[in-house]
Amino acid sequence: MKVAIVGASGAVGQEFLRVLEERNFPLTELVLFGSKRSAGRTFPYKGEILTVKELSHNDDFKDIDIALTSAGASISKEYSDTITKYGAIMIDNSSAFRMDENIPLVVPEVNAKDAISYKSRIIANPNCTTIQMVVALKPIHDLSPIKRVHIATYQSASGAGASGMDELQAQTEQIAKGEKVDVNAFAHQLAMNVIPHIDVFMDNDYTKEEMKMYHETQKIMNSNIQVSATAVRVPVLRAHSEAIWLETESPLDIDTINKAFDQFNGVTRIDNPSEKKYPMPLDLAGTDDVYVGRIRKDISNENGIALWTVADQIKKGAALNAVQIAEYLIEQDFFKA
Ligand code: 2RA
Repeated sequence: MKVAIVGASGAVGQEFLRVLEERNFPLTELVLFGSKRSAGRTFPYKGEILTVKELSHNDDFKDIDIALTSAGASISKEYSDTITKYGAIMIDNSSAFRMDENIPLVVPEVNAKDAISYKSRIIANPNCTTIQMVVALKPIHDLSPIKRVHIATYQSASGAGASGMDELQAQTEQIAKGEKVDVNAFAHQLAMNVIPHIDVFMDNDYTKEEMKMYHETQKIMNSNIQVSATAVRVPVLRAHSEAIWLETESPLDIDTINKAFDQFNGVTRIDNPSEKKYPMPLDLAGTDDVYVGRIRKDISNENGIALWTVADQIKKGAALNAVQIAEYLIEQDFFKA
């Protein structure tokens, strides 16, 4: 199994390397690709030193079985044919193909079985906030279909990649030293602040980030589920948090929901508020699961449930989800087809 990483020097590209090694992914060779600027950089993998090759339109992907791509939507669109023309499966973390009706948008725990088919050599990885949300919604949706979701996200600086995390750390130090605060990666100072603005505003006054949760969730859940989101950047380095209010077709009791969470692969419940135990990003950066807590009946709606989730944006929100899709393809003997 020959695997390629496209965008190897980026935050998600680096996480691909860590996750592949951590999970002992069954690859025989790993090839790294990047921009002209990152070509020549070297990264360790399982005791070897791998060198980034410049991505170009040539036969480099001839023997590749799986390409994990996270280099931005324009690169994914430009290189998808070059990557897949010899048969490689492209698991793409960009937004390029997510809403293409011919391309599956996959969170393995939620819809791999129904969504993945032999028709497409491209599989799209959802936006990090969508992945985290649908993993938490799925166990409840299986008990009683979810009609409506309201969600407020608390998105860490890692969503803007390494530069976002570096800027938050720099701003925190600048404030501590009483120095002028540099503002580049975000619209405003992030340290000691929250910014209700991620990506561009659309005509309906929602941001593109918020509308991703609306559209992607309907495609993944294969339902007309209504989602209204407010996406907020918060001064946290890694791991996104989400406050979710949902309405199901019929009322559900909390014990039944907790049992469903506890039996669902990919969800871990941390929910003992009297002991001050609930998911927090500081505790959960670098972990695999979607963590749920503050689970309670919504006092404003007899069919409503309120809950809180935390997941690592770069891991489960991007790199791990893509690698889990690759693992699913191998389990399903996809490459023997
Ligand atoms: C963010 N979801 O958090 C976007 C991209 N990862 O900035």
